[in-house]
Amino acid sequence: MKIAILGGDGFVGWPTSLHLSDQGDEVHVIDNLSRRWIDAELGVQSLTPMDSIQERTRIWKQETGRTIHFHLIDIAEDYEVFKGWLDDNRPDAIIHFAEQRAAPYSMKSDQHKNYTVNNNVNATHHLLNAMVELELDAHLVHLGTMGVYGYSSVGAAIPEGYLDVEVETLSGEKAAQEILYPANPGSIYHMTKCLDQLLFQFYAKNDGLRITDLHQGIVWGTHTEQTRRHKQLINRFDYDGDYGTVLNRFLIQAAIGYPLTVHGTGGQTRAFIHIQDSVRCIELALQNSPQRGDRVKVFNQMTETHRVRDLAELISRLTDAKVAYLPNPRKEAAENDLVVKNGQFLQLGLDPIRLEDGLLEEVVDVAKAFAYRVDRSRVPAVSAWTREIASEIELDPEHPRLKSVS
Ligand code: NAD
Ligand code: USQ
Repeated sequence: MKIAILGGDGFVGWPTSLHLSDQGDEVHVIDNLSRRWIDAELGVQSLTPMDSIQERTRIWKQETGRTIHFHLIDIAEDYEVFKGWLDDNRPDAIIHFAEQRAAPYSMKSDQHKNYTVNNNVNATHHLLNAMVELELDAHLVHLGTMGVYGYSSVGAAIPEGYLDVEVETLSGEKAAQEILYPANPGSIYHMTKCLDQLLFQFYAKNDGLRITDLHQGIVWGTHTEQTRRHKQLINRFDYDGDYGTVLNRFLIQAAIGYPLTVHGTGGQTRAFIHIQDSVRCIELALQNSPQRGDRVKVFNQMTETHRVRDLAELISRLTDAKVAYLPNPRKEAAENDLVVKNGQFLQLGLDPIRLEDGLLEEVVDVAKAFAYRVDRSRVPAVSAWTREIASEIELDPEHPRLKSVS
């Protein structure tokens, strides 16, 4: 298959590109390298030393003889260039990772909110619009998020995208309906993923586009089978307060002797998936395309749920790290329960990697190996969800200021 991987230089996109290339697919990475520019803006770098995309693809070719093509295109800004590329290359499938994906970064300032909405919504809409205009019948696989469902307790399992409801008709009878699960975003970033969902619904209904939306949980880990093959194929690993996700952050904090930064009571329960399973799920989704005219296919791409403070305690037991309970910079429920249906991927053969499989220790080893690259001043999460939260954090005498934990 000829596959375009939009955002193929990123944390999930790079191992996916390697995995599919390894299987013999013709892989084209399209990326504007904005993630690398954001590192420069924030003054941070990946924990792991990451080569340029050109160097990465050169090493891959040297190791395997396979070519991964790279195209520097901003799909949100350069619509005509992107459309021209799609027209010239007409891929069989398109995997769409190319969005600004950090909730704290999206909440940093009004400029960051604008950037995230403009970038993400335009990226997705440009893609859909161009596919229709070019009559390109490619299977579009989008990386969405579990966060579209929201993180408050609902007392029921989260279905895979759609909810069966009963409505009372005008004649007073009950009628069954299936609706998209109500969107309940917790950040500007998550909101853009909710907007994406509506764009997908429209284009599948109106133009018959074949779309799969993967509602992914928090990805943890670093290595996949292919990134291990050469040290210069290593994946990126974010640990900073904006881009580092909770489990990977706790692992690096443990490795550098920094107290684990639990927000609030740590009562938030979240969905998780290992990076190796993430690339496997994408492969399974590609093999199971909807037909033209089908509704958008939604999978919950997660394998287990954990409460944040339980994760901190687990890592603390493994590594003797201290746990710091900090004022929460986010506006989120203090506690939530989360039960998620993920039967579709399990039925297709996914055999999940779990935290208890010993991989946590392995990631601690990665974190220890590169601990010398960590800038401790970039560890605190300082992006507050509202002005009120920002000033509460600054003024609260009971808590250390976020910046002063060390
Ligand atoms: P990432 O930031 O590492 O990668 C995204 C890539 O897209 C980057 O290389 C970036 O340069 C590129 N990009 C962004 N805007 C672009 C544009 N306008 N044109 C071209 N390229 C552009 O993010 P990631 O962690 O690899 O996540 C990939 C996708 O998966 C995202 O859409 C994210 O929302 C989703 N997701 C990630 C996680 C996670 O835990 N990392 C969890 C759930 C969902
Ligand atoms: N948290 C801490 N301490 C930290 C960092 C985070 O307690 O040092 C808490 C947060 O308050 C939150 C939870 O951990 O309750 C998760 O935060 P996160 O940064 O790991 O995850 P999130 O902001 O939700 O975003 C990440 C990815 C995003 C993806 C999402 C999947 O950055 O791209 O969409 O996970 S999900 O969470 O399922 O919506």
